[in-house]
Amino acid sequence: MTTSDDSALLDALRRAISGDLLEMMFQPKVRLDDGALDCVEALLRWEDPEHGRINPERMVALAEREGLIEELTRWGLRACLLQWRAWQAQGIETRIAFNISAMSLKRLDFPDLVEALCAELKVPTRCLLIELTEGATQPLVNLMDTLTRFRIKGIALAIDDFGTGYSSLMQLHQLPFTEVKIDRSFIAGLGRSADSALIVKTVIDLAHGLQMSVTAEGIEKPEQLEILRGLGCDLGQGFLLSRPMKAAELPAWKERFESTWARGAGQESLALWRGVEADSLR
Ligand code: G
Ligand code: MN
Repeated sequence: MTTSDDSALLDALRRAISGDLLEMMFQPKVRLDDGALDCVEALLRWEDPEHGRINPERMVALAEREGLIEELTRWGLRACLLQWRAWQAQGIETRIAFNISAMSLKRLDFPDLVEALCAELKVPTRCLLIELTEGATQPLVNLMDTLTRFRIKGIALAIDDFGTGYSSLMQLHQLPFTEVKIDRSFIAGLGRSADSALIVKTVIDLAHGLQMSVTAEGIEKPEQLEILRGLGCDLGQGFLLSRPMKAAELPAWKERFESTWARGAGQESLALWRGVEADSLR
């Protein structure tokens, strides 16, 4: 249902897309073995002069309902690929992660469009990671063909917010994902609940068994980081490592982060994990 509130917002969104008033923020994912920057996730932000800051979920839901999602996705992807190139020119090696709702993947030719944009902007497809969250109306299993097309083109695919909503083990098994992102609700329990540690460990082991790499999202505390390192989690993301930032801030963050890590972040990971493991076996 469209309320009058929504229709004013919709006009504002149309203006924002055509006038380049949307902004991308970027949040790093780092390798937990050596602290190296692996990837930067693009997060869409929209601050409207009249309506203030709009929650991205609300914006995407509105765009999906009103047929603007393709335009929004194309705007965002182009912005990300251009940014990747700018970082590359500054000597920053990274991949870029872009969120796509299951809804915008209904078009079977969408992977072609993404590939064409990568070619036009000279970004190797292996530097792009697409993150997908399952929507209630569009189960990911229906998207097998589209997802396979991305993989054929060398584009990596992550299943986001794993463990919540409708995401299921079946999807890990049947769909061609290359990465799993464990939902932050499980990470929040690390160090507090033996159950959380057991669930996280199980997801990591399962994903590795299926040849997928694992990202923990929502890392906020050093002890969570230590436990994840002990569990062999591949990548980490969260406020502890970095908040989402403007593109221009990435080089300085990277330098600071790498020198902090080199000074010995996460030395006691195994000792800590042993404590948790002992707890979970009680
Ligand atoms: O599920 P996804 O990775 O797409 O979610 C991205 C959102 O999560 C962003 O809005 C970002 O600001 C938020 N976020 C990123 N890191 C953290 C964190 O450590 N804690 C919390 N609570 N939110 C985070
Ligand atoms: Mn995401």
